Amino acid sequence: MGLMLKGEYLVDDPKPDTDREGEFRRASSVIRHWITMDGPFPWEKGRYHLYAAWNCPWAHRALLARTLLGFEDAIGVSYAKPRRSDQGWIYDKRGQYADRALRVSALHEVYARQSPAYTGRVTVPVLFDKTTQQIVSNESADIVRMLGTLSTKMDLLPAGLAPEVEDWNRLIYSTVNNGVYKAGFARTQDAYDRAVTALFETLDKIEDHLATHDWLAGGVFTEADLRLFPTLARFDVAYHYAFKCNIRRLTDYPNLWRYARRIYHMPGVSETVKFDIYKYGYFSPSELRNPLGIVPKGPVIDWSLD
Ligand SMILES: N[C@@H](CCC(=O)N[C@@H](CS)C(=O)NCC(=O)O)C(=O)O
Repeated sequence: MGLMLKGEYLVDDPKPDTDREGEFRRASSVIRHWITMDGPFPWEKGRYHLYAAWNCPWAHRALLARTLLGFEDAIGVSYAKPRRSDQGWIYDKRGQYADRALRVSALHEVYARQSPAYTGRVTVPVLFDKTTQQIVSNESADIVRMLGTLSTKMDLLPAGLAPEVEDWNRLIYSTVNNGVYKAGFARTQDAYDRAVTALFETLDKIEDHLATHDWLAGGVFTEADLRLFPTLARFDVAYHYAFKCNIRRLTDYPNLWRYARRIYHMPGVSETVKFDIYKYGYFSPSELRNPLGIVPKGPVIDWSLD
């Protein structure tokens, strides 16, 4: 599920997503153009469209950047249905999961427009150029950085902080953002043990850091905080149980939990968070993890606390 070979969507994806040690390997994004002021993808209000899914944490990065950097009126969004089908990410004809930009019924149709010979995974987020009918980027890290360069509202990468932000980004990507997937998709006990140990080592380290700092880098909200938040928002409702990331909960870490709520209460952020959809998506039927697709009722978590 989710792979295109020379423009053809493969319902049976032949590519294993784990290596020989049973560790999950995320494929690299392959479409990595850039919006600039002077083209080939010039900045224009209303020209670009974001393909997202509420439950995807990588799409969540792009949604956060769109909101916090002030692009809600300039960049439209289509939200895929939270449970993928054998066609991958799909859309309804109308309603909240309709694609009003291109009216496609599956995301692979957007990739096919980009290039009839596209080979690679069909993932969200996608930043699409309606004028050239090309995908600008399917890499969330680039989309966040790119929108940052175009925004006058907030600076997610203040001068002088880039090395510190990059250090956090690297650690958090491999042990936390992707770390929860390494735990949840591990095919061996060793691979799972390694992933969970590294994940909680990093969370413990961040908990210590937040005892004396408000934010990860330089005393201001940066890209590193933006990139950590989607994993924290999904942690207790999804990863703790569905991916067996259960040494501690987010709510067991006083500093991290306070920090996560501080981000949640930033203007516009709570509108990008959908706890019920996270549960529905992460507890999709899966032969390996949840054969019957039953969604748990709990946990009950109060994010409204300041
Ligand atoms: N490197 C990508 C990863 C995106 C990604 O893996 N998205 C997942 C959803 S959370 C997806 O669409 N997976 C579909 C697939 O791999 O078939 C990014 O950060 O933008």
